[in-house]
Amino acid sequence: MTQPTKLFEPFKLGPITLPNRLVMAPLTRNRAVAGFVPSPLAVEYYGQRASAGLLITEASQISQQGQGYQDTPGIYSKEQVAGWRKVTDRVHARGGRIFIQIWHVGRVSHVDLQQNNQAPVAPSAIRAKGKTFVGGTFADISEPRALKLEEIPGIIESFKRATVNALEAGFDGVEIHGANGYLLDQFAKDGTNKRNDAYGGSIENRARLMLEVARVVSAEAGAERTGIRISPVTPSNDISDSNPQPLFDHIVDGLAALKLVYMHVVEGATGGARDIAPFDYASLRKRFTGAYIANNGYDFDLATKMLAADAADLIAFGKPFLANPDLVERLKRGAPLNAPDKATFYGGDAKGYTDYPALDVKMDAAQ
Ligand code: 8OZ
Repeated sequence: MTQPTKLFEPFKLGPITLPNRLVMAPLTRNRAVAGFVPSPLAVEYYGQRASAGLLITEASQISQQGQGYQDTPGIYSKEQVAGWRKVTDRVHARGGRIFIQIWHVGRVSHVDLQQNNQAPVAPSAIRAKGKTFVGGTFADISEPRALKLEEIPGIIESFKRATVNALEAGFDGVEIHGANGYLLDQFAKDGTNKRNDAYGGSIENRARLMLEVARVVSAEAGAERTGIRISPVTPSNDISDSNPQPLFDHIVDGLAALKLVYMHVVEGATGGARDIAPFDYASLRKRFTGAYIANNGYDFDLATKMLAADAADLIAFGKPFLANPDLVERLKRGAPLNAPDKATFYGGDAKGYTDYPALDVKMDAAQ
């Protein structure tokens, strides 16, 4: 070990004990096979990373309507559940623990991915400036339509069914994707939500869908197996809010009342600057009784500092886990890390997916 750190201490997350404080962040890889079923390679990929304290899967859509990119896996069909079961079996056989991230993209989609080429759905009919990847190429995100009030129970029901499916697939828990400018974040933030019904206007109304989903999912899985990811100030997918601090203080008060087992907080711009906008993350931590998973641009030193300051319980690593199946062991030893290859992040085959080398543990142990 290079310096004293809490990173390798165990942590009790609800009913499960994590052997260390490293979480593999959800990472979109666009390699699902026919029917948006996780590929056999995903079994190997997640299995290789089972030494993480906790694995969180790539975002997985709860319905066809909830899909926004080519070849992302779903968690709404029998075939998808069977595919995920192979993943959870492998991770458990390797001694690991795994949550699935459940996802509705809302407006961040394309008509080609939607049933009968319909418009994607959103709180309000405001198109996101940006591209999505569909049909092998980047295309402008489509113009969405506003969800009718009477459609909202159906969205909540899809999150509930996805949770039932996740449990059947053998996951240890569920992470609700409330971040990065997707449906729940679109409802919460006033740049995208211009509704004037019970789901728009005030902070309470805009937070309502995220909190209702959290309530229904946690009723199904148990609060001790339900986490949520939020990103208060990220500009991802053209999202914005005029006053995120009171909004997220309110959201976290609601999550605390539901006793969710963790909140997973993207600090700053997802995959970018941590200091893009002022925000008091400690205010969220103070309000919440469950675990705080910190994410965004962490390395060993910053993770060690955050844990020492008790500003977080767990640290999520994205790209370092993508490129280093044995990240835990490498950080323990202060060993060099493989560099992630951007060209193979999204789509493709085993290259850049299951072929990142691990250290030769046996050889080193014999020395
Ligand atoms: C990268 C590419 C596509 C989707 C997110 C699910 O940002 C994603 C995502 C990331 O949360």
